[in-house]
Amino acid sequence: MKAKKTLAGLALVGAIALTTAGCAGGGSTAGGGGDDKVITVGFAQTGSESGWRSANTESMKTAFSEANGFNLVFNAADNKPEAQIAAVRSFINQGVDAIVLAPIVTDGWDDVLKEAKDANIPVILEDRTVSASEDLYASWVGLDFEKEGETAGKWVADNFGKTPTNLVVLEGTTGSSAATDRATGFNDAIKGTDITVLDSQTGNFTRAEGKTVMEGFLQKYGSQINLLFAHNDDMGLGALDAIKAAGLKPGTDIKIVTIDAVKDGMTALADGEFNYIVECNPLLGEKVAEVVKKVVAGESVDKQYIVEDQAFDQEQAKAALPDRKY
Ligand code: GYE
Repeated sequence: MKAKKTLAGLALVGAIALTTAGCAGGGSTAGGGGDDKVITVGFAQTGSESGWRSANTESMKTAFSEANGFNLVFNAADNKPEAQIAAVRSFINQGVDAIVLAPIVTDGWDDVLKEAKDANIPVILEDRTVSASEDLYASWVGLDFEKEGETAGKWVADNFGKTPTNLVVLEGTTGSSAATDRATGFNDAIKGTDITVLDSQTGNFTRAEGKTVMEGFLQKYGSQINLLFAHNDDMGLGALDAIKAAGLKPGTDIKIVTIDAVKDGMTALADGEFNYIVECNPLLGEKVAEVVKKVVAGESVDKQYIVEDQAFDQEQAKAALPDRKY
């Protein structure tokens, strides 16, 4: 699914709605399906692969608190699609009121989403998307990954597109909408420039794999590499170690562009080791909780809510870092 529209000021909207909901939720389980019934939510998280993911999990746990009227059943699937499908199936068997799913990969959801629908349990997607039919879930709260990739690609094209430049790419988890859409946006933006993609491999959004794959790139191409695009900060941070170990200077000998803008990434950018970061906002919890409350109450919601992202160069990172919340 591709993002179709943007909702600005989302954090504020979500914050207001949550405060109101928090007041109404007294934690009582009194019958009648009124506002004060505790809502049991099963949340199937991808795993804990990155700083973005940690911030997202924390945001979700804060929003789905008891004080806000929720009973949260949390599962992190260690980035194993089969384990995540099993977690959703177990939420269905437990008879939760709603399921929130951050799908690791796009494909393979049709059967279990149909099972949830047959059991009358609404599913709300957060973060990534699925290829299953839209009528199998109530809503999606997420980011425009293709636009993130395009923003990164435009910066690369503007700064390096007119001289022969060799690029390597660390891709996110294969089959995830975050990786697929970022690649599409980026590749479209660098089309027709003087940039050559020497290599592109997955580092699964983790620091450890980012480092290993970058070591391989360096062994193979050495100082031919001018530029690295990493689909997230963590892989870029792992690559820093590999680049330094090879005797090269990150940010200077090899320019680095990443996505996420978590604190460690922003610190590397402010320190001159990264060159540009496109933000991906992980603080989706309040909006997701607001949507879940509405869906469970039978109120109508939009099919998708897209959170806006910005981008940072080194100077902008220095200015933004002191107030960065994650
Ligand atoms: O960029 C990465 C995480 O799906 C947007 O997943 C998310 C991505 C994020 O592991 O750091």
